[in-house]
This record gives sequence, structure tokens and C-alpha cells, in this order.
Amino acid sequence: MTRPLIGIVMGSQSDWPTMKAAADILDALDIAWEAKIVSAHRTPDRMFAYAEAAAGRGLRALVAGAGGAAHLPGMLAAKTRLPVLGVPVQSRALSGLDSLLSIVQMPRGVPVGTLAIGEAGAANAALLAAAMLATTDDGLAARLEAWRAAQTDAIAEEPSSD
Ligand code: RP5
Repeated sequence: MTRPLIGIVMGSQSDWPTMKAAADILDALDIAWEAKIVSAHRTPDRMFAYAEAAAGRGLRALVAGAGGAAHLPGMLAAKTRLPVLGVPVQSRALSGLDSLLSIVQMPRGVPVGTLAIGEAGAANAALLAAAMLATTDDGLAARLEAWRAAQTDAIAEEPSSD
């Protein structure tokens, strides 16, 4: 089995439909990943253990999604030197604004790279992780450029009348 390079972590099973957008991008770019439910509030010991072991296990970045009082990305960042990309999951009560503000306003010295709310943010977190890894991986750089070119080619010049 290929060792995962990216850890996709989320606070709840209910976050998976959002975070799957990150997994789909990583699959398309042939980057090995793992997915874990690691809640800052419900499984704090699991979260600490995961963050403490992440770099030593060979992971290169974490994509962390949570909703509401979304402390997971920040707490992971407090316990690992790996880059943490935070995805605010769209919450029912406040449509993800709570998640966004919980993740983005980190204190100086403990950064979380915060993406957009929802699936677009999850997909972009994966693309950003891929871009970081591509700086030292020529094969991945080529795959990422091909993915971007295909996206560009898929955009019609004119709207369809349908
Ligand atoms: C957060 O609470 C999770 O990240 C999730 O977005 C939110 C709601 O969780 P569930 O009540 O659906 O398990 O910890």
C-alpha cells in the first residue's frame, strides 16, 4: 500500500460529503491520502495523538474540515509543524460563517491556511496541498499542470442557450 502524504481530517462523519471533494481532487492527481474523523471536542485525545504522530508517519500536509465551533484545524496546527489547510464546513445554524471565523482568526505564530466555506474550499485545499508537494515532485507538477489545463479547456467561450 502507498503511504499517505495528505491527511484529510474532519470533526464528524457529517463533514465527509464536504471533505470528499478534497479526496476526489487528490485521487485525480494520484496523491495518496487517508481520511480520519478526529474531533477537537468529542475525541480530543485522538486529535492530539494524530497531530503528534502526523509528521513522523510521513504525512506532508493536513486538510482539516470542521463546522460550527470549528477548533479542529487550529488545534491540529498547535500540535504539528505540518501545514494545516482549514476547510470551514457549512453549518446548519449559521451557514458556515461560524466555521469560517473559528478557523481563520488564528493567533500570530500558529497559522492555518483557511479556504472557502464548503466543497469549493475542500477542493481548493487539496489543490493547494498538491501545489505545495509539486514544488519538490516533477511528476506531480506535470499532473497538476495537466489538471489545470483540462479545467481551462472545459470552459466554453460562449454560454449555451439551453
Ligand atoms: C463539528 O460539529 C463537526 O465538524 C461538524 O461540522 C459539526 C456537527 O457535527 P455533528 O453533530 O453532525 O456530528 O464538530
